[in-house]
Amino acid sequence: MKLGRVTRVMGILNVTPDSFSDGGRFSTARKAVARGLRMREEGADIVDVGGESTRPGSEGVAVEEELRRTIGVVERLAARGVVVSIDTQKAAVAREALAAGAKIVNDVSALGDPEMAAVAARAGAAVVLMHMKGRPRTMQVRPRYGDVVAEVKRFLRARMKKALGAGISADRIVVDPGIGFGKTLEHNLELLRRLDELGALGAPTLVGPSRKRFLGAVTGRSVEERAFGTAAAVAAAALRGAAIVRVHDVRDMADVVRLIDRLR
Ligand code: HH2
Repeated sequence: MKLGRVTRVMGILNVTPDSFSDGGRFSTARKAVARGLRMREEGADIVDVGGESTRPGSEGVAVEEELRRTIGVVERLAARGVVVSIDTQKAAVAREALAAGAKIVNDVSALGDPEMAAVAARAGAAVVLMHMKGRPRTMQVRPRYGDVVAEVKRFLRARMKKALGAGISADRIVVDPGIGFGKTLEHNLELLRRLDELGALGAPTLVGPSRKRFLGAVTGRSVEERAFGTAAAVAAAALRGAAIVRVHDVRDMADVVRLIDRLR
């Protein structure tokens, strides 16, 4: 998949089961696969499968549980020809997901797990390196920056170097400013406003504004009511050269990027 000329849509597929019984798990996985296939029909170029929430304040899940939630779903979607990314910070989960057919590792910790870079390199996978300040449990406690864009760029440049050093090829690296990950409203707005400056890193950019809190802060809307705010953020990101947008509402956001691509 050639990145950069048009904005690609990554659909968010969270697999976080509400039941611990096998029956519940099976129906959760089946529903997730159906949703993933539907997302592709609605215009998703990539389906991002995640088994661990990274919302502000969230705790991690154990590796076994994350594997149970995600691998079957990855396998079935990949078998149907869907381009799958695995949203994980754990090298063990990435390894299994890549073996099951995933092509991209979406790592919000940007190679925080010491094994992650080697796992991705060995599989020839693409990686998304995202900036986060702190950890999900505490990252929204008074985050501070001098120049947020400069700091994010510095961090991403260092992680790109780490990826390259581990043997991940340059054309398989995507960078992400990490909207909402250790950032105030003003930081998020500044990163979107100056997104084009990340182009200096020489890697395609992914942006994930979908339904996030900063949209609620601006519009006063609840999570379910943030589609138009998301659309505006997606349009702003696409206009400033985002190669990929990570979204929940695939059908509508695919329309947004189609129009912006024509304008560009
Ligand atoms: N945001 C979330 C998760 N993964 N990955 C990338 N690359 N960029 C992001 O901005 C990003 C991400 C937010 O995660 P979560 O709170 O679990 O919610 P959801 O997955 O529904 O967006």
